[in-house]
Amino acid sequence: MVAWLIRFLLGLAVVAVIVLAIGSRQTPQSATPPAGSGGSVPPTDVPVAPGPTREPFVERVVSRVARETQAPYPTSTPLPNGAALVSIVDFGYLPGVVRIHVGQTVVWRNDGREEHDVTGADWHSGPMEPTVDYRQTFGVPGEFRFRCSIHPDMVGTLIVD
Ligand SMILES: [Cu+2]
Repeated sequence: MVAWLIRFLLGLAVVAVIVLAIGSRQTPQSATPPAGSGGSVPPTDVPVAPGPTREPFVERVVSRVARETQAPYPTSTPLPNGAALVSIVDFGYLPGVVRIHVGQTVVWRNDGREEHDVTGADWHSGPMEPTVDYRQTFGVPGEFRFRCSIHPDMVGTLIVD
């Protein structure tokens, strides 16, 4: 009877030792995470993401005109370097007086809807349909008049110096 009690107490002691050993192992493990996370414990240091109310109110304005209105005419072709442009409209030359330097080129462009031309004293562009260009380079200084042979009221002056 006493021997059975001793065995029981020894077994209980062994079980207790095992339980304490396991508990002592788990105790440091369970104590480590609070120590590791102790640095970030103060919640006041955590930066707070700016709320949507802090952003300035920006209203996007989309121009309806820019979306719905297309360019009335195709973009003009670039002029040769240093050239002067004379726009031919219905029914005149813009500008009416063109000032260039010797050696400079003048480009006449029919921006009208009618056929026109550019006629000088000894040069002629020929019939120019709308959007057609005609270019002429002038190497002699002087004042020259040009006109449209189709429409006698269309006149212009070219001053070369
Ligand atoms: Cu004309």
